[in-house]
Amino acid sequence: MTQWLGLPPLASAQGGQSDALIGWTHLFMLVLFVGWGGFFVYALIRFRRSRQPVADYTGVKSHTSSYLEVAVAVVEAVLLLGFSIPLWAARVDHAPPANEALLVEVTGEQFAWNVHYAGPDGKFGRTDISLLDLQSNPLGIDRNDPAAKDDVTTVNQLYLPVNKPIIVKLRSKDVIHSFGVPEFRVKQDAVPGFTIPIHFIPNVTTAEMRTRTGNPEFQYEIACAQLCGLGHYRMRGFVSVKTDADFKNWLAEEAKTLKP
Ligand SMILES: [Cu+2]
Repeated sequence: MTQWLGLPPLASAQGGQSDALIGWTHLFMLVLFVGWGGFFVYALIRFRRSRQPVADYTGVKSHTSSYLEVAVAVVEAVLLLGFSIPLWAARVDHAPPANEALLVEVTGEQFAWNVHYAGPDGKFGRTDISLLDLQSNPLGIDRNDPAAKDDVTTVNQLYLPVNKPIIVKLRSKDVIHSFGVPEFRVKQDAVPGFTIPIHFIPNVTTAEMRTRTGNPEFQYEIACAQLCGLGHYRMRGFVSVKTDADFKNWLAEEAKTLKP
């Protein structure tokens, strides 16, 4: 059903649930649209002036329309309580165990995405606001901390391994940004003062998506989905989904290029 809605190709394990919900909502809304539209046309014809020259004081006596209204409200309540809220709760709460997941910190700023990996040792190094330098150290990483020595950072490039649970800890340095990757069906605001975790499992590599879409230049794009200032339009990052081996190689190579 969702291919008719023009959604971007799906590339995450959990996104199918969101698509199913979007599909059901559209289906119910289509039924409502046709139903109310049909009723409107019926009322125009049934109560036309030539047939109803004088207004009827009591009006409709049957209760059919009340029953219909109740039925519509019940369907909407089922959509909300039975589908939307449980799905939302699952997306927000059931985070994968940290030892099975890859943890990445993504910090939005006007107008870029800073990505921070713990590096091969799996430990995030200390950060300090006094070390922060927009050009050379946008996250204020303290390279004297042993855990920080192999920490890898990138700007606007998020590399992820395929089929592995990912936990992104989202932050913002200045205003509200929003981390949106349509193919993963992921969108979350980055709010200054908060660290907000989101989780998803990308399940299609960039290379595979290029073959599937027939577009050799296909890239997963991180769109900032909140109007965050004058440069909002250029606040875009890219996600490269790699095989697990390629990802590990990339991380090791990046860690090697760091100055000791
Ligand atoms: Cu932004």
